[in-house]
Amino acid sequence: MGDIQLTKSGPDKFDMVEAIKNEWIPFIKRYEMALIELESNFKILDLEWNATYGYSPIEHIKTRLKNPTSLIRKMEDRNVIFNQEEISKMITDIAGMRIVTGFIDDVYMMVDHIKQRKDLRVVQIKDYIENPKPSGYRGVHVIVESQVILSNTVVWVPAEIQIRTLSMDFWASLEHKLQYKYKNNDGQIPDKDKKLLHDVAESSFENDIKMSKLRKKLLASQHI
Ligand code: 0O2
Repeated sequence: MGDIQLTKSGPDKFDMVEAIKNEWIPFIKRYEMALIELESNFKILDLEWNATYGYSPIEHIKTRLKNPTSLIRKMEDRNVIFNQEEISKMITDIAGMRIVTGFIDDVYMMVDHIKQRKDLRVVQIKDYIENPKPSGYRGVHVIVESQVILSNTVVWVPAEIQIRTLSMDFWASLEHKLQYKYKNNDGQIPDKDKKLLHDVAESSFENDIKMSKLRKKLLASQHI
């Protein structure tokens, strides 16, 4: 299948989903390999930090491969043509890993760790804690290229690492579920409910701040 411009509906879309599922297996597999590598590397870190310091910033890790329908939707939104090279340049979250931490400081500690890893190249950092999305969403997204060692070559595969606290994750996970339910009903969440969701995001963040302050206070008192 060559480079084709996407149409909003019709058989093209179906053909593209089928092509991704069948002809594009080697292309998609690279992203799956990157996710295996990433998940395993960060689980090793979690073990190491717990064993060495009795503390790890990582609460849990989740990975997901973008499904063909969601990939095509993003291509449409961004006017990306149906071409593997274009897609790998323009859509950086086909492979996605989420690291959930306890405290806000832990998020930035993970970012610093990612920056100095030899098997990751940082492409972009989006700080939605400093600059939350209008919905209230918070987290830091690090767009990377992740090294994957194959039998005869080494490849660098784009991936998005989302890092957020338990509190940010609580909000984002439930908000995502509510948005999804509404999409099923072919509707938009009413403004007053969006405002409520935004308020919940803000109060979740206030709890993050309170817990961070408490941690700092308790750590400081230990050193006196
Ligand atoms: P899924 O199912 O999580 O993969 P841009 O804003 O255009 O610069 P882009 O590509 O939209 O960048 O990506 P961005 O902002 O780095 O991250 C988008 C992802 O962040 C989403 O992925 C969500 O995972 C998360 N996200 C962003 N905003 C919200 C929000 O308001 N609510 C929730 N629950 N999650 C959010 P996908 O692809 O939408 O979905």
